[in-house]
Amino acid sequence: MSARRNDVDVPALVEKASGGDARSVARLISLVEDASPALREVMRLLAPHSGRAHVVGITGSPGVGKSTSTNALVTELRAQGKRVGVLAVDPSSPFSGGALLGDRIRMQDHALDREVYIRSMASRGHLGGLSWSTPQALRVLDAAGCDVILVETVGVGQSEVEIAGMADTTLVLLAPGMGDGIQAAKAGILEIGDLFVINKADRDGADQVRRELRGMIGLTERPEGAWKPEILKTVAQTGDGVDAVVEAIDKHRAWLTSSGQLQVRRTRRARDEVEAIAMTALREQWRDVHERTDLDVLAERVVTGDLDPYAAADDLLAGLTDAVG
Ligand SMILES: Nc1nc2c(ncn2[C@@H]2O[C@H](COP(=O)(O)OP(=O)(O)OP(=O)(O)O)[C@@H](O)[C@H]2O)c(=O)[nH]1
Ligand SMILES: [Mg+2]
Repeated sequence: MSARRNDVDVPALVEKASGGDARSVARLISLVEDASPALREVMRLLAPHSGRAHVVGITGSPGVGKSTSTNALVTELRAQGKRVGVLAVDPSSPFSGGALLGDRIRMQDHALDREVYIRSMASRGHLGGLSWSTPQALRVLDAAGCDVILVETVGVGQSEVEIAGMADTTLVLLAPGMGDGIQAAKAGILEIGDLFVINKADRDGADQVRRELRGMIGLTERPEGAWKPEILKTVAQTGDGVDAVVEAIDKHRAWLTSSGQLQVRRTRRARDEVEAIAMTALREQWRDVHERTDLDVLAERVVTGDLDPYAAADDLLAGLTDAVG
């Protein structure tokens, strides 16, 4: 690991990545995925380059058409001359590849486009890993000059909702015939959706889904001046309606800026990110303390009455404070 760390010329890599060099962007995201010790320097150098890109989260049940929609959105955004980043995140899988392979293949339309950066990222089994690695990967794409970054998450569960929440604008995809209404309510997705896209509108039942969704959104209480989620229909396969989605994204972005919500959301995200990094560091220090302090010896002393449990805990924590201090 340390040999590899020494291999990386971080300033040169960051310089090239922020100039838009695709290979350097890919290298930096790999450093993020590997939780490389070089990340500290990478993030320090990237900091001044970040904050420009609009991050759009795309979530929805398996098979609803997230990848197809992402592909269609890239096409539309490219037609507008935008530089686009795509980050496919699989919170459930420790493997990059596998489930995401299909996504990569569907992205072939844009594989040779120099203005499109496509990456997938897996949790690699790190506990809470994606909660700090996703924003860091986003920062890399942002620094590379992406105007828009699409974050596609796989499946709808708590961690997917969390990752979708790292976006400025969150798109929730639904499709007819998937019992999505109930599912959406369960996964807490109604709260995070800024835009609801009913995909596969070429199939029967799209209007039924729209009605159900309207009802559910209408029931949600919203403070004065809050954004009212829009409902759109698409056929991602043909690109039908995707231009309207891009328009709605722009509209939402304008609202975020004028209402001050962009700042609010980004500050909240940064807070979560800092907390995730700090907690990861704490967990590591805790492990070190555990290795150094013999908890069994402390426990035995508690059993014999030589030590009370609070004093024993203080002993353990003293090691942690030393490490932090
Ligand atoms: N009829 C119809 N089929 C579509 C449409 N959009 C996508 N599909 C098909 O639906 C299937 C699933 O699409 P994906 O884009 O892979 O869906 P996904 O949400 O990314 O799926 P996972 O990544 O497995 O969660 C594919 O066979 C697509 O071709 C559409 O608008 N209409
Ligand atoms: Mg997919």
